[in-house]
Amino acid sequence: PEVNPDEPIRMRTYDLGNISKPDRAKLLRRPVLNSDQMIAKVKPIVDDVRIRGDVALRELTAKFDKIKLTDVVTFPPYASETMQIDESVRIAIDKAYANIRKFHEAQVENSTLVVETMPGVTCSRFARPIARVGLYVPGGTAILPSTALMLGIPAQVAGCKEIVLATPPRSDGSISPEVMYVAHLVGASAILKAGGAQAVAAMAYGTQTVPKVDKIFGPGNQWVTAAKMLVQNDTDALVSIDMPAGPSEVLVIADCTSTPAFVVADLLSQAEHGVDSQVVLVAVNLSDEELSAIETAVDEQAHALPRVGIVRESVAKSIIVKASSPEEAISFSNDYAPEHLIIHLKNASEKVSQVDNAGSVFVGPYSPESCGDYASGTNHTLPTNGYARQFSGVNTLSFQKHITSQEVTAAGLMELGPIVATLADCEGLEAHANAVRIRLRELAK
Ligand code: HSO
Ligand code: ZN
Repeated sequence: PEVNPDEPIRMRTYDLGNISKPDRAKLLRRPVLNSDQMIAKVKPIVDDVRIRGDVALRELTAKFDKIKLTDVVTFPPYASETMQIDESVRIAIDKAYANIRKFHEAQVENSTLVVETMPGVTCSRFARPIARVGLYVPGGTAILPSTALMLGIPAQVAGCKEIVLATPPRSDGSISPEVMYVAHLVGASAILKAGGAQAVAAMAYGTQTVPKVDKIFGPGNQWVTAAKMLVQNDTDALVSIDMPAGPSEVLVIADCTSTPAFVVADLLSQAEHGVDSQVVLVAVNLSDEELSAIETAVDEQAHALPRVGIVRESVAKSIIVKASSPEEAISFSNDYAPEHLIIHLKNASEKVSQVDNAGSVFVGPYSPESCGDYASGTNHTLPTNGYARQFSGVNTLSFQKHITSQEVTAAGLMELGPIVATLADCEGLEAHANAVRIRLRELAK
């Protein structure tokens, strides 16, 4: 449809003080994603790659990415001509790499947890890397070397042996040099030049040239998300995924101490991601004048952006919610469970203890989401769609799994054995009881 470029870019406003329960519940919902329909669409693609491997992968890449590739996979060492980047960008990537690495290295779990639950009964737990991981770096409207950093660094510090980085090729068949440079930094063991459901399928099942992985990470469009859900449910693929992904979101809480231009810039930084991004402003006791200053700034800043077309659509789906106290605002945010929460409140850092559900929190006027998106150290692969209620964002532990272990001494078994045998009898599982009693008899001799 024709859009008038002078048309104001505005959000809709609601007031928590006079809203019905069902209407409040509606505000918490995200635009619907039809996952069943998407799964039906990606199934033939996934099956094709599973059955025909590289041949299907090349055909699908020719169809969707409009490029005929001879080799879909590149292995190290990566040629230095493929990573020619601006010096300023290289320095920025290196600094981001150092910060993200520092934060994620601190999360590596390499000590064993040991607990003696009863005398002679020692239980322990230790972590091991997931051996083979697949990292999906989206292509599309923006190149995302930052996503390659956010997925590659935790994989690297966790000690994953095989790191496959998949990303759609550009129209000349190459991968952006910035992404190539990051692949080199994080020690990617293979680069799969494919995107969409076909890339996910190739990593889930492996092909003649694509190594099969054990877990697939990363954001993506509806095709990628549906393919991840599909392969995760296939016991033949034996693969897991990081989390269910959806369009990116931010919720900003602001009071009269906030700077309207900062608040608006934060909202728009998320709105520019895609037409289905959702941004929410919870305004705490702002006067009509303060609110209209924000609305004017949304319109002005949005019109000045190169991605104004995308922002116009995402802002149209976004909302301003009026709250009468910081507590009411945070409680709304906890119910919404945003991917990103930005707190522009007086004494912002004191409010963090009240946050129960959020992917990542940005505290005070000088902590824009952009810092976490790129370079402060935290990860930007975060739960969307309200999944922050039960999911953590990607972190180093996402690339490790735990093994438990136990060692029971003879004295320990004399104490524990009768308890186990009684429970086994109670469940009617005699072989279980026998495994204990056979030893207890031996020990009684
Ligand atoms: N905000 C995005 C991450 C990103 N931003 C990548 C810029 N580049 C998803 O949370
Ligand atoms: Zn972002």
